[in-house]
Amino acid sequence: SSADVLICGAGPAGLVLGNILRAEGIRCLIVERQSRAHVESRTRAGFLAANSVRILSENGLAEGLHTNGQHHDTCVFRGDHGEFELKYSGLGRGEIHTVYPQQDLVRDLIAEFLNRGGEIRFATEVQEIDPHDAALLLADGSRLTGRFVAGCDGQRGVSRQAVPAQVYHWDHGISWFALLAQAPPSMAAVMYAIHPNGFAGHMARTATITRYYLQVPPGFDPDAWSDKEIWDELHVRMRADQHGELRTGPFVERRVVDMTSHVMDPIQHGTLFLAGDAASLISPSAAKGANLALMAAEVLARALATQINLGDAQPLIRYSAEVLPRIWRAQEFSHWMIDLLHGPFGNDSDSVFLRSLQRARLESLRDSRAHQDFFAENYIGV
Ligand code: RFL
Repeated sequence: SSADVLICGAGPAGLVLGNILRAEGIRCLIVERQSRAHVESRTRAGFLAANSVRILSENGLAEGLHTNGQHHDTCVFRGDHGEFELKYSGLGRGEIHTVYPQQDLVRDLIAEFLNRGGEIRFATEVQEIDPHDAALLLADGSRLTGRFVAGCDGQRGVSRQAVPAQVYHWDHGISWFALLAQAPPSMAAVMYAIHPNGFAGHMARTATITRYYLQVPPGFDPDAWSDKEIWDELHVRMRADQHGELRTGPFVERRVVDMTSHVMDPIQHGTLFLAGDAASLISPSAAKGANLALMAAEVLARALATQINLGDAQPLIRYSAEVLPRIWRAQEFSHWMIDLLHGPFGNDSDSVFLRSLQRARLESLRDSRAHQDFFAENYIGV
């Protein structure tokens, strides 16, 4: 191949990386296992942090986001003590989220990458990566070589396997039933409900689609409950009798997401560099996955451009050291959120003790401006 950088995977990480490299005049080729239609309709994330919006804006990738994204700055915590609201535009660094569905962002990024002269091979699976020769071995037996490889193939990709690194893995032993309802949002805010039956969450997506989450036991069958049973449970956990009915509709997506995290260290080997979910998987409790993917893509793009265009290898050598502390900061906050939102169920002394700590933490968040500033800084920061 005639590419300097071979990118494995056309998710947010690979596409932002490719777009920045193209703007630097660097030849790159993206190889993506799925079809274009598939990746452009894959619903996942929606909450973009201020740093992500900055990365997209500074690199000419934010037109769709600025036209159709929704500003979002409030979350509500609901529990047996009633509810309280945190308007984070007035807390911490005063930053907000922009809600823009991930599949729309991916669609914009693909169009712009092609517009910048990039090449994407869809429906082409990478089977193995050779980190010494910067080579991709494809499922059809052919081999592509470049100068560098970016492993942006997500949590189930092959590039992680080519990096001899420590993998630090954490399983919270909790799962979320992730639902997309064809229904308008029930309120403007993100809502986190803490209930003896388990956590429930509400996140606005668009005027017609709303995301809901229900804590479920690991291994839960996403087809076990009817739509009505799901809405009934959401009403119970969100205490609709006290705070108002939810706006219902059919569920157009049901999936169970395990609250697990992993971090690799280092995230580079030879000519291969990992970014996004390939480098670290973060539990979705604080909506950080796509934001970390963009953060690493920007750092990697600058480092590759400095090497290729200026002959300076230092930023590439330091890539893991630059990115990993930011990944760990996000992991720490995500972990903190999980403890905030999920108490143990039992009535034994240990469970009651931990639930009492959880309640005290929520009360502190309700009452302490310092605690609220901490929350806001970390909730939106990467
Ligand atoms: P992606 O998006 O998974 O893209 C990887 C791409 O690589 C392709 N691929 C291969 N291609 C060629 N050969 C192979 N062998 C390949 N193996 C894989 C795949 O087809 C795919 O196209 O990874 P990337 O770019 O690192 O981006 C990561 C984000 O997608 C992910 O972190 C977020 O979606 C996580 N996430 C959220 N993040 C947020 O920041 N805010 C949110 O609100 C948020 N909500 C979510 C989420 C993830 C969820 N799920 C499904 C786990 C909600 C959910 C339900």
